Amino acid sequence: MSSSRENWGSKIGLILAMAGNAIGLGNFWRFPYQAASNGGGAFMIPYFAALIIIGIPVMLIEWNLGRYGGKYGHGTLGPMVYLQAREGTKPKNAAIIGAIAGAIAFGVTLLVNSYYNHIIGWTLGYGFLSITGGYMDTAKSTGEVFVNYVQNPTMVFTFWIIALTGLAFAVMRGVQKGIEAWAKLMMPVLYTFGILLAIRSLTIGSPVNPDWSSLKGLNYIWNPDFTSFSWKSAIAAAGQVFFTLSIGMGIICNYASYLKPDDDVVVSSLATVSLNEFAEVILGGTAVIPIAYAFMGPDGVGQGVGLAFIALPNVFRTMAGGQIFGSLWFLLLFFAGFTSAIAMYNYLVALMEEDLGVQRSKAAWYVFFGYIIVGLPVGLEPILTKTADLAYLTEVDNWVGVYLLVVLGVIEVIAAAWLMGHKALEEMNKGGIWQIPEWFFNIFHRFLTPVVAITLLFFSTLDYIKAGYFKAIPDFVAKTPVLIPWVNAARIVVVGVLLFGFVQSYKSISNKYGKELDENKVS
Ligand code: LEU
Repeated sequence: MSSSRENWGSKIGLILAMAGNAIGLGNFWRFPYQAASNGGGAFMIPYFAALIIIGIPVMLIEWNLGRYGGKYGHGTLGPMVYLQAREGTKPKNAAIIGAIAGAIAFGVTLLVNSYYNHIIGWTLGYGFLSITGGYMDTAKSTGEVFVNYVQNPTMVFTFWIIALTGLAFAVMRGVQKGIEAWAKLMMPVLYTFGILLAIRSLTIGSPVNPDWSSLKGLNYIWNPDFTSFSWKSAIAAAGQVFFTLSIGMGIICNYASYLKPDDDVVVSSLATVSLNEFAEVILGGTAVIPIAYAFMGPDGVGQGVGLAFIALPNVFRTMAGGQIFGSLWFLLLFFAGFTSAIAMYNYLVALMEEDLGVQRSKAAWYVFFGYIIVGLPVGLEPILTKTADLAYLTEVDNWVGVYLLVVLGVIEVIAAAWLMGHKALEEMNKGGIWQIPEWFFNIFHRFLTPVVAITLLFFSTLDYIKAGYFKAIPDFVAKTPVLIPWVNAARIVVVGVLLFGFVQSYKSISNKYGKELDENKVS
């Protein structure tokens, strides 16, 4: 067991850091457009179901997995999952299971962050444009402003590098002085901005069309419509639950690895989920959808990915005080994104510290250069192809940011609830202010959660086949040949990173537990 591991400085710091980890662009940007384009109220039913059946149980598993791994000095998923899986299967099998988990977590923290960092850069750039009135001139549509932005190398690269440098400095200072200190500063500001925007949104009335009041917009997402339920919206809802809670990525486990062995995990996991859901459903839902509805009606809210960067700037152009509210909006997105990106960044720094013995202050800069390399294609694609389709980003996101999260969630649940079994429940309850009852563990962790997650995986695989993601030339780029090499490049990068992650994680396990692996029994 390792005693040199850093710990969180205070309970409030830990909770804010975990909330910062979970609350991100997913809450304020992804959630509103997912909800709106999947039928509003119809989306919310599977969303809450997935939150209860998968979100909360997996969050508990991940906190527990992280604290358990941390006791042995691990902050990465390969060895963490190995330690639980070896309780129920031979070390050799456990090492393979651990290495698959480690590969996915490595893929997420490297590749999802490679585009996430770019989007944080855009939020900074757009914050700058809001303050300086850069998109207020109506001569160009906000769609054109966005296309010009992503095709402008000065804007894209300047703000991206600023965001990455900020992250490097934060992570370099360690858990307490870096991650925790930033979370304590940024999270209260984020909530304040979110509340201000939500109030403005609700009180805006119907400025454009008497039929489009912001309250009607609220009704749009809160009016459950059972008739438009579909598997597609259910899969989208479950995908959103994984993304927003930061589960299936390894980063909640990584933060939990800095807990002390007797720190509570049960109440803290539930607190993380509650803070995230407040930010997502109450603030994200209220700040964004009603205001977009009030200015653009039902068609406006269904605009998809463009909601944050195209639809809302249109609103800020017309509303009183638009420049101020625009600045608040993009800064809110920036803070949300920054505190999540730190978590992915720290995962890779922990990996270098623990597996390669590199000092944190150096590792932070190696990871910085790593992100520059893997992030380059994301930034270059629109500039070189003169499109704004973001095919490279989309392909990486489809696999690593959506599909594989569910796979990792399933592996973690099986390792804990089936392989480690009852001992995992005892572990989870150690130091707990509340205890998870046996029936909950048996019904959810051992049964409902894995069964529902595997079912979802099955249906999303069918969905991916239908959507043409498995084709040599996926449907979404078939009409734009210039993008095909970018999608192929994304596929090569994803496969390469996963293979590398697998070998790296396996080595990390065998370096520490080689004897057990050779004898193929736990000593
Ligand atoms: N949970 C984060 C969010 O909602 C995303 C994750 C990739 C860190 O944005």
